Formats: sequence, C-alpha cells, structure tokens
Amino acid sequence: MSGLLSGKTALVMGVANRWSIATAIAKALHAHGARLALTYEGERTKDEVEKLAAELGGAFSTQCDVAKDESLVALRSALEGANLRLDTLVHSLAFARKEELGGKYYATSRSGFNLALDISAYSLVALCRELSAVMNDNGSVMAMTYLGSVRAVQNYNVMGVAKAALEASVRYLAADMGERGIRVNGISAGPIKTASARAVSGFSNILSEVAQRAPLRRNVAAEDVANVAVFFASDLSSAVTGHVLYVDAGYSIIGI
Ligand code: 0WD
Repeated sequence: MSGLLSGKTALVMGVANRWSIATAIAKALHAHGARLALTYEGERTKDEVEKLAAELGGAFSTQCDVAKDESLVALRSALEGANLRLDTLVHSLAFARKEELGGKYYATSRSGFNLALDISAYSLVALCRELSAVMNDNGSVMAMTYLGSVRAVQNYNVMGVAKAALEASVRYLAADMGERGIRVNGISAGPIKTASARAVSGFSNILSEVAQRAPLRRNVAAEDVANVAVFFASDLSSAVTGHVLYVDAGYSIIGI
C-alpha cells in the first residue's frame, strides 16, 4: 500500500464490530500509513475495538459516548494525555430507536426525534468544538451520511432528518474550520449490511433495489467507502470541503 497518509494521525469513531463501516475505514487508513486512534461507545464494544486496535499496530483506544459532554471532554484529555494530535477525524456513528425506523414518519416521538438528532448530528458539532484544539491545521473531518437526507426513503424516517442536519452541519463546520485549512466533508454511502442498517425495516429490499437499479448494478462494500475516506484524509482532497460525496454505485443519479 502507498504511504499516502504516513505522518498523519486519524481518530476513527463508530467501530462496533467487524462489519462496521468504521472498521473498514480504520483498516484502510492504517494500510495507507496513518497512525490510528479509536473510540468505543461503552463496555459492549470495548473488546471488539481493543482487538482491532491491536491489529492496527497497537492503535490508541479510549471510551467515548457522544451523548455526554463530559465524555467528549474526557476524549480530548485522553488524546492530550497520549500526546496525540489529529490530522483526521472520522465520524461514523448514528442512533435512532428501532421503533422509529419504520412505519409513518409522523409517528416519531419528540424524545425519539431529539435522541436521533443529538447522537447522529449534534455529535459532529460537539466533536469539532471539543477536538479542534487537538487537531492540526490542514486536517480533515468526515462524517458518514445516507441518501435518506435528501429523499424520502421508506422507513428511514427520523434518521433521514438527522442526516439532513448532519449534512447541513458539514457545510457550516466547513465554513468555520476552513480558516485553519481544515476540511469537513460527508460521505453518502450506499446501503451496507451492518448492525445499524439491520435496524431499518425492510433493509434487505433496499439492498436488492440498489443491486438491480444502480448504474454499476451492485451494492457497495464498506471497503469502497473506506477508499474514499482515504482520499478525504489525504492531501489529494486538499481543496474539497463542505461537500457530500456519494459512494453508492451511482444509485442516487437514477430517475425513471
Ligand atoms: O447502510 C449502511 N450501513 C449505511 C450507514 C449507509 C449510509 C450511511 N451509514 C452511516 C450510519 O448512519 C452511521 O453514521 O454510517 C455510519 C456507521 O454505521 P454502520 O457502520 O452501518 O453501523 P454500526 O456498525 O452499527 O456502527 C454504528 C455505531 C454504533 O453501533 P451499535 O450497533 O452498537 O449501535 O455507532 C456507535 C455505536 O458503536 N454509536 C455511538 N458511539 C458513541 N456514542 C453512540 C454514542 N452515543 N451511539 C451509537
């Protein structure tokens, strides 16, 4: 593999298991020479993340629940304590209650709406604020998003609204952080069978629809997304910011 990212340090958030998009991204960034730091949400995912950290040359790992301000402050302190300064921040996490990922969107409860937007969108804002002091100039921030932000995708519901807020946040954060040369972008991935995706009702129908109708006539793999993450982490994307790049085998361009 190239040394495209050698000398760079990347923090990857959102590894839950080996199928997570974040896992593929962490592996690809490491393969291209980046030094890795990983976070786990809690005890449930700790072992999996520590196992991956060991595989990736003894990456730094620490706990962070993005729903809690004190956890974000603790993350910054942990990075400072380990003398880690970041060139890349990868936001690959989201959450909505399973009962709100199906049926009518208008059935979304106030608390379910707030929870989905807090964890899936506000977390990016809070992370940029808390971690900007440990980020190097000319760095790169990226967040995973989905077509449900701009189209009404059956059952995606409140998560689509959260992704719309996330994508708008990408643009505002790009405007904020650009003065330091820090780029902020979104990657809109096609559907991939992960634990989060399986929470969306009828997910297997979405997969087969994409495989039939996408210009490339296939689904995307987490590795396809990871390769684009390498591009965004590298200096090859040095003039790209505030953008949402679709990694979806072309599905989003199709009309009738
Ligand atoms: O089809 C897909 N899989 C797509 C996913 C298509 C397009 C976009 N995405 C997005 C997701 O919305 C998410 O933003 O990619 C990102 C990563 O999702 P994933 O890899 O599909 O899902 P998964 O492996 O489940 O990882 C998401 C993780 C959580 O996993 P679980 O399954 O344990 O809920 O997000 C983490 C958690 O580890 N997470 C949190 N991390 C810190 N603090 C929190 C939290 N409060 N809540 C969830």
